Amino acid sequence: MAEPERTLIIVKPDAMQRGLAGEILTEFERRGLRISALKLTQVDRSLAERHYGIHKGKPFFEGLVSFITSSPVIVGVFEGPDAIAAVRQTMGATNPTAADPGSIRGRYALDIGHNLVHGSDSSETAAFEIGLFFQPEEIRSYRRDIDPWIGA
Ligand code: D4T
Repeated sequence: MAEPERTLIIVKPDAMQRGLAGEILTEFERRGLRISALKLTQVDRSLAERHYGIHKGKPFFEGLVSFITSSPVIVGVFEGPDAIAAVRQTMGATNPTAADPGSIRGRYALDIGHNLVHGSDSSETAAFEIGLFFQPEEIRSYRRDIDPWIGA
């Protein structure tokens, strides 16, 4: 059985402005992942710089920070077997024109700078990013009756 994991997702400003938030959350939920935390928030510059610290100095960094701070976003923690890989597969490749056509980015996006959604890329990153956006008491541990039917 796959390891239970938690991962951070962000419904980015372009998805919020395009009215795709429900669609994106539904994709992860229908995949079988369980919502452990969810909130609407506005990312400020300091949080954006911490979240995207790995990209500091890259040519797209400034654009990335101004983009992620440009509109409220929805941040969430999803939990389930191999949740990190499952979310990234459901999102599709970073560059939407290279993304699987069945993925969120493959269906709804065209531009790498407007790729709708973020998901943590490793267990270390997930732990770091969850800590950036959520206090421990905001994250709920619970079971659903359907969990055994999705291997959770
Ligand atoms: P995020 O972090 O937003 O989920 O994206 P990925 O994990 O899929 O991709 P990433 O960290 O490599 O890139 C972060 C963010 O920067 C944008 N970006 C990236 C960009 O505008 N131009 C680029 O050349 C790259 C590599 C898109 C996602």
